[in-house]
Amino acid sequence: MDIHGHMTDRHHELGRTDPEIASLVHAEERLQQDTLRLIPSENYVSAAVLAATGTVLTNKYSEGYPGRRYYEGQQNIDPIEIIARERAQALFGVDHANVQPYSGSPANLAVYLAFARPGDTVLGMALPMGGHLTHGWGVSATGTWFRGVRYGVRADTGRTDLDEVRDLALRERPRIIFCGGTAVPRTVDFAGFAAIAREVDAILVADVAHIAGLIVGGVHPSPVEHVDVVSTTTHKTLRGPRGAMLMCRAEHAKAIDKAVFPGLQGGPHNNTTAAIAVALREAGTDEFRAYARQVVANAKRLGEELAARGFELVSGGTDNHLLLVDLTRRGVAGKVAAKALDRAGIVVNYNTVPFDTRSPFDPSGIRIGTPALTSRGLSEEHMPLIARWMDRIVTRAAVGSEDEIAAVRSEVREFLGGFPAPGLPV
Ligand code: DSN
Repeated sequence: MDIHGHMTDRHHELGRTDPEIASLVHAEERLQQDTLRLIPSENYVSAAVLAATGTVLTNKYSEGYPGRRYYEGQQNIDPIEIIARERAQALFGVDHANVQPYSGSPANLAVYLAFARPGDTVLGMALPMGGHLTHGWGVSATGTWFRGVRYGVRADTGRTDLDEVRDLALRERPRIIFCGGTAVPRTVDFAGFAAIAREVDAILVADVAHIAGLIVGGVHPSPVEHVDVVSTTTHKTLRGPRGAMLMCRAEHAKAIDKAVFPGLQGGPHNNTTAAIAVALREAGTDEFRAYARQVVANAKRLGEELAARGFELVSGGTDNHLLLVDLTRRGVAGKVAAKALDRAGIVVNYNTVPFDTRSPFDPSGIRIGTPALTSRGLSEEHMPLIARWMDRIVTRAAVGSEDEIAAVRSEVREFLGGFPAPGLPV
C-alpha cells in the first residue's frame, strides 16, 4: 500500500478510536490547506517526513547513543540515528552532529550545560529586538540561572551593530555568545561575531533555527567555519519534523553529547530521528536548493510589494525568508492586524519591533515569512496578490470592517485550491 494508503488507514483507525481528536486533526488539515501560512518558523513537511514521524519507532526506548545504549533491541534504531547524524554532518559540513535534542530550547539549554556554570554570563540578542528566549532572556531558565546581557539593533538601520556587541563583550566577558534569532530579517555576520568571541575567549553559538534550510540551500552563508556550536531546529526552513540538532567541531563533540544525554534528556524520539534523516536527504537535493532560492526571492518580492503599499519594514527589507513589519504608521496594533488577517485566512504572528513602545502581548508589529507558501509552489508572481490582500485587511482592521475580511477569506481559499500543500490529503 502506498504512503497515502497508510495514512488513510491510520486516519480511519484514529476516527474509530477517538472521533473527537480525529475530527480536530481533520479540521487542522483543512485549515492548513485553506489558509495562507505566513508564520516564518512554520512549514509543510513532505509526505515522506510525515510518514516517518508516524511510525512504530515511537514505541522504542533508546537512551544513550548508537553502540552505547542502555536498552537492548536497537538493531534498527542505531542505523537510523547513525544515518541521520551522517547526513547532517555531510550536509552542513561539520565534524559532529547530535540529532537527539527534542527541540530548539532543549538544544540551547544543552549548550549551557556543556560550556557554562550557573551564574556565568551569556550575551545574546534581546528578545524584543529579534532574539530568542533561550539566548539569556529574563523569563527563560537561561536568563534566570545565567546572567543575561543583551545586544540589539541600531534604531537607524534596524541591523545589529557589531561595534556595540564588541563593547558589550569586552565589558561583560560572557562565557557564551549567541548569534542568530527569531525575527532577524538580515544576514548574520558569523565571521564578525567570531572575531569578537575570540577576543573575549567566549564560546560562540550560531542559532540558525530559522535559516538552516537557507544555509544548506546555499542562500545564506554558513556559520560552520566560524563558530563553536551550531544549534538548529529541524522544522522551519529545513522542512523536517519538530526536533533539533546540535553540530560542532570534533573537540566539542563529547561535551555536547554528554550535555544532551544524560545531562538533560532521556530517550530520544526515534520516530523524529528517522523523520530528520528523511528531511536531510530531501534537503541535499537540487530541488531543495531551488526551493531555498525561491523562499528568499519570494520574501524579497513580498517585502517590495508591501513597502509599495505603505508598510514599514524593519531594516527596510529582507535578505532571507522573514519580514518584520512595523504597523505603527498604519494606525493599527500588531495583534489587531494579526487577528483580522487570521479571520481572512492569512496566518501571521504579532511581534514586537525593535524599540517597541507597546507591550509584547500587544506589540506594534507582525512577523511574516515565505517558507510555507513556497513549499506549496507559490513564486514571485503571486506576491503582489498577497500584499494586496494584506493591505485590504490591515486597512479594514483599523476601522473594524468584517465584510472585506469575509471577501478576502473566500479569495484566499479559492486561490490556494490551485496549490495543494505537501503532506496533506488531497
Ligand atoms: N522559534 C520561535 C519562532 O520563531 O517562532 C519560537 O520559539
